[in-house]
Amino acid sequence: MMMRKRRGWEMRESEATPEDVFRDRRRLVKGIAAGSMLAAAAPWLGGVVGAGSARAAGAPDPTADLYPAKRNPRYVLDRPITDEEDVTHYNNFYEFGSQKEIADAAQALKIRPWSIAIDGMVEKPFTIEFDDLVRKVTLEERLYRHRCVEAWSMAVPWTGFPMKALVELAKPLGSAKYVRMETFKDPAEAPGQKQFWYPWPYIEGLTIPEATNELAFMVTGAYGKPLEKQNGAPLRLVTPWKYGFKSTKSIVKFTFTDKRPVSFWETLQGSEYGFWANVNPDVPHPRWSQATERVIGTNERRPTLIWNGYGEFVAHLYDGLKNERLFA
Ligand SMILES: Nc1nc2c(c(=O)[nH]1)N[C@H]1C(S)=C(S)[C@@H](COP(=O)(O)O)O[C@H]1N2
Ligand SMILES: [Mo]
Repeated sequence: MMMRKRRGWEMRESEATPEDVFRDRRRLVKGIAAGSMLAAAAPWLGGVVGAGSARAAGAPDPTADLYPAKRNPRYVLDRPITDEEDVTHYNNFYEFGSQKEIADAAQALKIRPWSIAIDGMVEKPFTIEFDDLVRKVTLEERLYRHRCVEAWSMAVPWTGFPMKALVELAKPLGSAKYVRMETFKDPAEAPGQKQFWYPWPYIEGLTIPEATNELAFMVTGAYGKPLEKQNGAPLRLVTPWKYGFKSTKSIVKFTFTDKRPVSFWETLQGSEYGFWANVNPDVPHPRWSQATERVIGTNERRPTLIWNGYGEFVAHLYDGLKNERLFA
């Protein structure tokens, strides 16, 4: 029987690669690369050394003029913003591998053209190009905490627009209760999708009240620029009161439905990852505590906050759901 290999989420935090080891390894790899390039380059080619990011090598982003967007001051942090280098190089994006260092592999993702389908229980299903969608809404910057179910966290300046605006464009029928999100599927670009034991494509879902809550954010950028591929370009969800796995990356379809969507992780490991996935320090993961989190960049241990600190915005959504398994 096929053995499952390297299932990152199934590791205890203590078994996961510690951030300092990760950083040192990355620094080392970079140093080697720069050193060998310098050694190999003829002096008259010196200008090509360190030619810049993968994006600099590609076509200019057609939405670049929309950045940086104005910051919405309503969402405040209780900790410093995480370094951009960490947010763009310590990722979960299983389509490109189950380890954290998928940034280079993710550059294979073609993000133009990018069509997004809106279907299911809506007045009229339609498809919209990402570049058209992004100009129908108003982009803003928000500082949000991000808490992964693996017990690490970051603080990120995302750019995007309220998911409520997308729901309004979709015009769901009154009978729709949920929105199901689907990531692209293309094993030729995303080698992780050749791992047949995962239930591709990546699926997640929200109730309509969750999707239209002011915090639910459709993200198109970060750090004042269009989103990097490894962070889920061109369009991903961010729901900061939920564990990070809810934040579906590189979305190609929104389906409105009256059936609760079954997510990628729920299909794979339903005993450990449920629908609601709300952050709660008092409900441990079956294999580790959720009481504290490791802050990426500093390695500081902080107590985890109920609803990841966003209770004033979202706690009311769950009144009367006492019998539900609200937490992952
Ligand atoms: N399509 C897709 N979306 C995904 C994931 C994934 O593997 N595939 N991982 C999730 C998890 S577990 C987390 S913590 C966040 C990580 O987002 P980041 O890499 O931008 O920090 O993306 C979420 N969205
Ligand atoms: Mo996560």
